[in-house]
Amino acid sequence: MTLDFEALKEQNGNQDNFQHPDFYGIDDLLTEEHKLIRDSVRTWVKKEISPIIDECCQQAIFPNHIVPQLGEIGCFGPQIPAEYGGGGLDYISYGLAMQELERGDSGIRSTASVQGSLVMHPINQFGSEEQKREYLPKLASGEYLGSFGLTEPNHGSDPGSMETKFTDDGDHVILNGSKMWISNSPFCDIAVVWAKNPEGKVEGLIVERGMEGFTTPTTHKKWSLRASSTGELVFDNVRVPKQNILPNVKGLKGPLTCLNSARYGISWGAIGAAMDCYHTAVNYAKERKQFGKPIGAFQLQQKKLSEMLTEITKAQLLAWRLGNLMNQGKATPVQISMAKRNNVAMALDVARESRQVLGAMGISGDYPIMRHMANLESVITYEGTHDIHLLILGMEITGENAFA
Ligand code: TGC
Ligand code: FAD
Repeated sequence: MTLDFEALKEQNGNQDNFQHPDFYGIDDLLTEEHKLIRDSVRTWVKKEISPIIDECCQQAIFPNHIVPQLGEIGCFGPQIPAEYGGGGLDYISYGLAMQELERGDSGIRSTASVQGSLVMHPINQFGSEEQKREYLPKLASGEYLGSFGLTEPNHGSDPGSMETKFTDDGDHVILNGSKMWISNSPFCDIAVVWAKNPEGKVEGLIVERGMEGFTTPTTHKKWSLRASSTGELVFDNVRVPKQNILPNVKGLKGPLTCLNSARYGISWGAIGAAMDCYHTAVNYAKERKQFGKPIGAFQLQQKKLSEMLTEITKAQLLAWRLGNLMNQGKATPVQISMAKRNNVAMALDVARESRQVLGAMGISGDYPIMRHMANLESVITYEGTHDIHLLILGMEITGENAFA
């Protein structure tokens, strides 16, 4: 099934009048460059995503024509050095770009998060000079789309128990196993895959579409992230050249380091989804009349809106401070866990409350709320579940490991 994207843009264009809430003047903490990046991504989302996104989700279609556009507007690897095609920007810029993309839809942010943080970041951080020059510019421009394979059918929260492994075969390795729930997989040109070497140590390999024995079946029947394409990565005796192994990392810290960057991006992205729900609920509460007055005049609705704005503002401050710590190289993985966990749960609460403000209209695709809510059910699970991030915090506080 395909969609006529141009017709949808013609039909639904110019309807998105989103403005972000800024109750504590956080804009004053941003540079002119930050605001420029945020505004340019927002303009792109209003023109290219808002008019088509409901239909993409209704039909479960990934709008893959936007991949080169995301490259053009600098959303693939804004934090990757410019010499390899990245944006060479700071972490606040990266966060703001993710916020704006997820304001459009979590699935669109997901596409960019995976590409920038989970595919470009490991190649940049752990790859050889040849790997960086070969892959990063193509990923930055959107010529290539990447995926990241960590989760397996039997191992999600506990990736250290992964079964995917490779054996030695001269100047190649032979890769066997499978990864599940992989964003971008059905469309990916390359996959950064984490697998155990013959000594049982985790290593990263760049697997390319077209390698014999490598397939990427699509995952169907999702009720969440329906505009993002999710699938498996299946390896049946795939011969991968040794030059495709990331040479500069061994062990689980490799993939977990990539997750730090992606989880940080999600802590901003979730604010975007929450702001879109809040903006929609405020407008609706001012316009919708019951019992002869706008529903926004009733205290119960004011309570909902006031609490939403308070929680969004707290999340904005958390993300902004974390971004500065990231820029200084001081952010810890536990601080990132706190922000990812808090901000996604906040966004899900805001989506649920906003949905109620709209009554029956809250479930309609004419408004973005139900779509954001369903998307956020994935966001609260991927990149470490809400529980796992709590246990990471609990271990930091008590020194006791409650995982196992
Ligand atoms: P543990 O023994 O604690 O750690 C193993 C090694 O890793 C190091 N480490 C980290 N390094 C960098 N950053 C972090 N955040 C790190 N966390 C741990 C650790 O120091 C150790 O290093 P070393 O040198 O001593 O070997 O590992 P564990 O097996 O006990 O598990 C820890 C746990 C549960 C926290 C971790 O495995 C975890 O985070 N689980 C959640 C799994 C997860 O987040 N999966 C995400 C898959 S990707 C995805 O969801 C993409 S969605 C993308 C999208 O569409 O947007
Ligand atoms: P499980 O680990 O089986 O957990 C099930 C439940 O048990 C959860 O509530 C969890 O919190 C709880 N639990 C687990 N361990 C403990 C414990 N020790 N103590 C208390 N409670 C515990 N993965 C990738 O590698 N790449 C991707 O691109 C990717 N994209 C995704 C896209 C989507 C749409 C989704 C939904 C997932 C994606 N994932 C991806 C997978 C995601 O990272 C995993 O779903 C997630 O890590 C959780 O693993 P699981 O689903 O196997 O749940």
